[in-house]
Amino acid sequence: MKIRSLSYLRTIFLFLLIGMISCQKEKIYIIDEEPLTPSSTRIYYVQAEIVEWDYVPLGYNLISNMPFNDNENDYVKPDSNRIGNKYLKARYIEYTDATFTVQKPQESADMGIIGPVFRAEVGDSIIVYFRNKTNFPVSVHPHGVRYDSVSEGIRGVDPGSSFVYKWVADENSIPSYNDPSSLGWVYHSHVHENENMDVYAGLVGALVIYRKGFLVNGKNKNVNVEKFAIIYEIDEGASILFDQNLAKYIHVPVDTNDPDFMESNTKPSINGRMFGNNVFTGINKGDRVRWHIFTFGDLRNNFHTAHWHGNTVVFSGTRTDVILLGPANLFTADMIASNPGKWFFHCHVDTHFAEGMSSVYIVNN
Ligand SMILES: [Cu+2]
Repeated sequence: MKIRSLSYLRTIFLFLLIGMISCQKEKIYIIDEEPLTPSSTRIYYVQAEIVEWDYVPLGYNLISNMPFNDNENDYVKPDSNRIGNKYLKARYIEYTDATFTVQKPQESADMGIIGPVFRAEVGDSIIVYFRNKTNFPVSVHPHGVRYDSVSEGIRGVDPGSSFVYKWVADENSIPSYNDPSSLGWVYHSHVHENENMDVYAGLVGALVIYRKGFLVNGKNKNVNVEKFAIIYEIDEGASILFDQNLAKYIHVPVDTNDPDFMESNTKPSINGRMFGNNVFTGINKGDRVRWHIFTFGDLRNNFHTAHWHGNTVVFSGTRTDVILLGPANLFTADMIASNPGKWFFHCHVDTHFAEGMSSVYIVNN
């Protein structure tokens, strides 16, 4: 009897111990040290618009410093049966107010195709006044913030119509213990997303959630520069604007199933630019640079290894100079730009690099 009570006690003690350990473990994932009361409302005015986009505005290969060669021209040279370098694309454009008359300039030219950055501290509300000026239904679906089904952004806003999205950066948005003081997320149109038609058309953007007290004058108080890079192979053949592109740029009958024609409409790009035509600027020697990098798209062509020359980064507590990306991942990595120079930033997948998935970042001395 005595022995049995002892073994009962031991069992109860064991359960208690396991319970205590699992409670402690749970604590690791519940981060509650930051105030959760909404403190600010961050308001953005965004319109989806159709624009003519140039994948190579510089007109030459900045990586080789040469004119485009024959292989490169397969992707960027217009011809009677090739669309070439310019396509109609849909973009998120920021305006100063709900009249949508005065555009806000992009925060830097190197943002390329990326829509305006929505920034908020934990506890803030985000309101996006959105108008659709394209000719197909689109939406704004955010990652990383709290919303109800009305503001989830999976229902299309009809052409010519408006919608107000209301999101909150709540306790589930807080950068975790292993995260830096601000964390990047993506947003995108989610109406035709099963076939990637929206994101290939160009309706992609980034949002950043900052720990309380870290968003000062529109940027992270602990970093000098924030940079954003979307590294994705855009299949223009799968864009919702493809038929409109054919009508605008192709004036002879083409076989749209011809493998060479289909290949010419794939664009391995960084921020919507190819062959080094996106140049990241505004970085000085010694700057703390926070890179937010992401991709979108399909299984076959959109796993990338983003690689910086010249400087390394710290990502997820590890030092590296290559980060593997999958569709809709957004990874935040920190660089101390100690090595000045003009450096490549490119995808290390060989075919992607050869076909244009490269850019340049400059660290001023
Ligand atoms: Cu790649």
